[in-house]
Amino acid sequence: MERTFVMLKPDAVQRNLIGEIISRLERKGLKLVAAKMMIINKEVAEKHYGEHIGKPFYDDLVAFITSGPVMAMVWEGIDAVKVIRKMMGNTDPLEAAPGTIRGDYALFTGNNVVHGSDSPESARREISLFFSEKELITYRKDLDTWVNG
Ligand code: D4T
Repeated sequence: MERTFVMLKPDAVQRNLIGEIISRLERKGLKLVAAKMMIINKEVAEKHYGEHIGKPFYDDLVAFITSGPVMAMVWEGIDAVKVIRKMMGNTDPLEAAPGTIRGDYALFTGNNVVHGSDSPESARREISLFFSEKELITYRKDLDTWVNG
């Protein structure tokens, strides 16, 4: 089973969208294996967004992600990385299809509500940046057979 890292960004927390987004992921059949509210410091933000250093939006990106509480989570399921990227929609909310999280709840790229790992490798790196091994809960749900075949 694949795991991926999801972060509800400061705009999602401020706009009371935590429950809505978690509900969507739960209803899809994904399993929540770790979650915590946190305020990210600059050092962690710079590690998380390291691939964007030097880009014109980088300073705004770090300022935004450290501007208030975020909800960091790990979700598990078949092809969890790809499934959640699809459910999030395009990075630019204008290009994100209606029915996706960004398509439904965001208006511009700077504040696009949610982050999800873009590959299994990124997922492993991001999960270990935000969570210790002990914080990742392995458990069974009776629904698993219905959801995962
Ligand atoms: P994240 O990483 O937040 O899940 O977004 P994506 O994976 O969908 O997109 P990304 O890595 O290309 O961008 C990271 C982050 O930077 C912001 N951003 C991006 C921005 O403010 N202006 C831009 O032009 C781009 C490309 C939004 C997401």
